[in-house]
Amino acid sequence: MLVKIIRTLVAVLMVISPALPQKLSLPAIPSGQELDLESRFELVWEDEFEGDTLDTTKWFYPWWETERKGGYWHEDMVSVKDGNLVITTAYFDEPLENYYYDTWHDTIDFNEYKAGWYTGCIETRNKFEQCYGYFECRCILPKSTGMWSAFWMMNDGVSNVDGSGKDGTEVDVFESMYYKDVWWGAGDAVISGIHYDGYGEGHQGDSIGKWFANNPYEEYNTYGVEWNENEYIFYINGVETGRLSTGGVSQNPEYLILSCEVAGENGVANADRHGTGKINMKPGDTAEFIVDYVKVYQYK
Ligand SMILES: [Ca+2]
Ligand SMILES: [Ca+2]
Repeated sequence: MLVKIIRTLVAVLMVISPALPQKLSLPAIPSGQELDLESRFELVWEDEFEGDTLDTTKWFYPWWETERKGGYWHEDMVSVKDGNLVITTAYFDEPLENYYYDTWHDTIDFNEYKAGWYTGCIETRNKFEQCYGYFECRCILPKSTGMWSAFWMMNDGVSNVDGSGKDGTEVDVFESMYYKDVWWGAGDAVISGIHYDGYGEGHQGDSIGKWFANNPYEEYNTYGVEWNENEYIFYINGVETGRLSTGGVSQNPEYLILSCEVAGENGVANADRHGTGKINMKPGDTAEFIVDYVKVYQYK
């Protein structure tokens, strides 16, 4: 009921002024142009996540990155079943095994796996990268506070500080971190944005703010970005949410990432991270980031 009231309020505010909800820190309802996929784009790459294993010709696990924020990334948390990729978040009293330690410990300074929350990530780096086009993910978001799931794109040039995003930009097609706000409706929103010039003092970025999806912790929604030489155009369910071109648009091929993170630091889930709230699951509870497909199109 409260959710409906909030949506109705936001819709009324948007009639008065389309930017008003976000000025009041409320999510907005997607209301821009509809994506004309068929006539303007052709499919060039996809994964429907069929079968029962991850297609490693398309994806890999970043196995050297063991500790991640308030949890750990481990390939056992990534599975393929019922036509979906599933990234599960769960607590383990006994640390999971580092399958790569024996081979690589002389080369890589691994953080040790400990008791804590485990989740995962996959990437297409060096397997599939593309410049410009339309990039879309269809998914259900993990249901817990203190968690952050995302579909995003990266290029090594992101770390190059030159006052521009043209050499490479982190493009966050969507990030989910508002589950704590579900009770009053605003938790059904995701955020989209860009980052460039590294993550230190030179860091720059921009965001289109928060946008509502449809019951995203229970139902599939599509989250996409159209990327051309002038701008990024973000979409939810094929309806435009916003556009960005701050710092100039990346002119380099970018790879795709699907990831889940737990708020906290040094592998300990004890912190609120940019408004995620603290994780509220107990050992034995799990949350699933369920991805039906990722599809990439190029302009015709
Ligand atoms: Ca599928
Ligand atoms: Ca740069």
